[in-house]
Amino acid sequence: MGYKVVVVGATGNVGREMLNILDERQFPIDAIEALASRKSIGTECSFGDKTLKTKDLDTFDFTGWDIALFAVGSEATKKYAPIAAKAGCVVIDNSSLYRYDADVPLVVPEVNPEAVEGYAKKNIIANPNCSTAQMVVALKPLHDRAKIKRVVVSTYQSVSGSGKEAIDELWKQTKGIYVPGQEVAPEVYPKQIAFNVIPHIDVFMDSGDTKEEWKMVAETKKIVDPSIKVTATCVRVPVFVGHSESINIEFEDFLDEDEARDILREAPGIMVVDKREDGGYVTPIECVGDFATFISRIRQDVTIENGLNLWCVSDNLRKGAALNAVQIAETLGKRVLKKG
Ligand code: 11C
Repeated sequence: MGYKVVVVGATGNVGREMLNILDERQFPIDAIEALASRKSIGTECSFGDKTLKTKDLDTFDFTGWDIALFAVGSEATKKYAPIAAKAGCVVIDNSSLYRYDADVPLVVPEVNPEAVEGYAKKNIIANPNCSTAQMVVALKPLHDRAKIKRVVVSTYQSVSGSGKEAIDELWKQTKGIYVPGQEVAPEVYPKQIAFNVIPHIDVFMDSGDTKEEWKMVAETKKIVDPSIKVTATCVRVPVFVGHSESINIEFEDFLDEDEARDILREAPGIMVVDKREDGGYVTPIECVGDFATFISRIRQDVTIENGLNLWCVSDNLRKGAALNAVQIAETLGKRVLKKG
């Protein structure tokens, strides 16, 4: 026997990836529905060799369904996630709405799989922000060995993190630069993204950090260890898919770069590609469609006592969103629901 699964927001970038990944990983499914907002009802979505027609989220009855993977914004999540949860369907939510709620586990299965067991207070499990997910997969095994004191991270985030309109904006602006008279003004982003970088993701907070930067701090503490200090600078770059991060880590104990490389090679969800030669590292374009988080450029930071630098790249629509959500469903299945 398998699960009855609903994908909410099935026509978006992340919803479509959720359907692909459920199929690729052969998640045990007895029944599946793709839901969307009223304007997208009837849109066709691929699920393996089948085609699903989206149904209306507004009128859907979640009673009798086991798991709902939500990939809609916080507004729609606020309205519909409690309805699904109350009907007995466990919600795995990709929005930021519940991430910082003490009664909702925030889970990256390679890091804190046991946390899924706390799902029952609200019948909701939260999926982290994409830039946090890939970083904590890399931090956790190193933290277990040498205890991380502080992390300084700078991100290079692709436009797919902002949705379909942002992908279109980068594409049209890039083409427009070569055709006089067809320049495309910024709409999704406050400044031109083609051939540029923008040090601003999500809204500004009173501290001067952006919300994206704050999320990396708060989520790392909740998922890995509240004692870890994190400071982040999040930057949008003209890349379609794949977030990259330059991560500087200060440890309590000394950790040699070779040992760090060996630890990461053995760690779940990680592929180390780290040759000190031309091309001996991973770039975002190479990680698209992959499940792994790729680590390169592992090296000692000799400016502090116990320091290490590394480069971390992953498909933000997969490990950063849809894959992690499906992995949470798998973990919930194995540890709690036990069907399939
Ligand atoms: C970005 N990380 O790249 C964001 C997208 O809190 O789930 C995901 C935002 C979130 O723009």
